[in-house]
Amino acid sequence: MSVKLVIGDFSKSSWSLRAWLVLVTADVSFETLQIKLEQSETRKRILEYSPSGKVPALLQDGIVINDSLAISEYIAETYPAANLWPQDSATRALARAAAAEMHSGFTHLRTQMSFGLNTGDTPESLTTETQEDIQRIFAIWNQLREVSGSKQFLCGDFGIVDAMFVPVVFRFRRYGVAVPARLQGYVENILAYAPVQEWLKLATQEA
Ligand SMILES: N[C@@H](CCC(=O)N[C@@H](CS)C(=O)NCC(=O)O)C(=O)O
Repeated sequence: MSVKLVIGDFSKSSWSLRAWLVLVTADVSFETLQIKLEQSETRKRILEYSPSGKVPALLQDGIVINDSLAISEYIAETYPAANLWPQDSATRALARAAAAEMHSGFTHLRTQMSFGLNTGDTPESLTTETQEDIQRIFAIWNQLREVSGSKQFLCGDFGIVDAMFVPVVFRFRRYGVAVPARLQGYVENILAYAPVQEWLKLATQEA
């Protein structure tokens, strides 16, 4: 069974990062196919693999799964031993809601605090809407850690919900967002997680 993950630049593609983290966490054996974003040929090249014109896309046995969340769900189903969602159904429902909220929302944060790992631009000052997004993210993290009782990641071991928020942790670090004391351990655990370190290394090499 050959598995390929089509991704964008390590330094630019936060959605690729999420899917890549899920595959690496589940110990999937896969090849990475990288397409540089923001080039004249980018759209044409992505469309050779992904009909949505977006990365990431997972190619396996003749099927294409585009979208980071759909890829994550597929990997969770295919590799149940990886425990990518919490075991407890109520905690799992909350983790899914948080992942979905990240996947479909926080547009102010995503627009004002761009992901670019190798660029130095910083916003003048955060808008009220971006600050509200940040507070909402802190509330989600606190709630999940309280409900799950986890001192490690949001719901115990690193899972899909954590992968969804890794780019946010990078943004907080890059833009100097003060993280409440009770969540600092979470941010440190994310930044110390070996696959996260590996992605950061690849992004630095890309520069
Ligand atoms: N909802 C999609 C969003 C994917 C997305 O927006 N990907 C960006 C890169 S991070 C992309 O492919 N952009 C195409 C381009 O820049 O031409 C997902 O979760 O995978």
